[in-house]
Amino acid sequence: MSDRRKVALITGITGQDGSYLAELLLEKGYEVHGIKRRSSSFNTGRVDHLYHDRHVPGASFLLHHGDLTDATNLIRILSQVQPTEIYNLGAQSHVAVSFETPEYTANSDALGTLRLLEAMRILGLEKSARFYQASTSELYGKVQAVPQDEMTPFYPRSPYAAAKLYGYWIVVNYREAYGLHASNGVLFNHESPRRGETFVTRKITRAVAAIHLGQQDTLWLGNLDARRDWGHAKDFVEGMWRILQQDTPDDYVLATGETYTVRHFCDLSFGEVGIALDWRGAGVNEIGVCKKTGRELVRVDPAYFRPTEVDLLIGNPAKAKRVLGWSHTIKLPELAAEMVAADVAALKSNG
Ligand code: NDP
Ligand code: GDR
Repeated sequence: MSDRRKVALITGITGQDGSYLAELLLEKGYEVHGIKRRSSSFNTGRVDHLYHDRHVPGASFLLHHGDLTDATNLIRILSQVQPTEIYNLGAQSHVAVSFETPEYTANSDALGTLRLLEAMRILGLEKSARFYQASTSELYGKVQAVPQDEMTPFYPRSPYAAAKLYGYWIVVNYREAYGLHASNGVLFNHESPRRGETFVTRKITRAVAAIHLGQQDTLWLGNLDARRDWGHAKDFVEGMWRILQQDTPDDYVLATGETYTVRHFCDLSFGEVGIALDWRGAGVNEIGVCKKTGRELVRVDPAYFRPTEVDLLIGNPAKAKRVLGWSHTIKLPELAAEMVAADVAALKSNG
């Protein structure tokens, strides 16, 4: 890169990945800027530990109010920050919610990506800044082939995935049309103790903690048969950074290469607090029962089923391994253990 400054701009910095990526880039000596949305309540809990008063000399972590639906504001922030790397992690990222807010999801996830790319062109940042797009395994949707890799055809199954499909292709198009250093990371599911509370893994680990501490009786879930390739967010943000360090922009799958059902993640998580589950019944009548006490701990609520589901995701990260030297380091049992322990500790500290 001609510009040797290390200045990163992260959209979605208040989210799970944004917080881990900010930590990683600060460790690497970057000046890190993030875009946060205005909220009526505090929404910076995941990054508060990184924040220092901006009046302190040398402050290297700075937040700007903004929104992916507001082009003028994005242009102003890019103009002020003059980033050398832009990580577009901001999104309405919940698949089920995208069926309820499809237009907003398209505006932020699809058009938001376009707005950032156009801002780069308007400001003449094509040569000085690199662009990372948070693409997703949801693009594969209805299963066409497994394991899924960079050549597997896309078949989105939700308004979220359809919006991200536009994001993916507009990044490819701007790379080819204008020579932008713009890359897609097609990331399979990744989780952590900072995972949003309504995604299935965190919903499970929080419930396990609450049941263990006698604060909840039942965990209600949707499709227990869905299979996901789950990794740890810490590993995946390392992959994002590596993608932008390549001389040539390209698209990469980041995945663990292993897939498990939602039911299996329940087994792992309950196992962490000494509860072994016995699964009885089928479909909407399936129940996860504590083997020792007979208590019915997990039940199915069809309200959590999606109008169209992604049944099976399993990624092939061979290209990322070969080109980026990236592979995951944290396995699913370790991830579940960390999440359950964090949720038990959080509930205990809240009294
Ligand atoms: P989160 O839901 O935890 O974070 C999303 C972030 O985007 C939050 O900071 C949120 O702000 C922000 N945001 C939402 N809407 C807007 C908007 N209109 N303008 C600006 N910011 C907005 O997601 P993750 O950290 O898990 O994921 C990061 C990205 O990676 C997302 O784009 C997601 O779609 C994608 N992805 C995630 C995967 C995963 O398994 N985690 C896998 C593949 C892709 P606020 O805090 O105010 O809500
Ligand atoms: P996903 O994650 O849709 O894969 O998107 P989520 O954890 O929401 O669902 C995973 C699977 O679990 C099934 N499921 C439930 N899901 C939720 N949220 N709540 C439940 O009660 C429940 N019961 C069963 C779902 O049907 C699904 O099959 C995540 C997001 O981070 C996206 O932004 C990202 O692009 C993809 O991962 C890769």
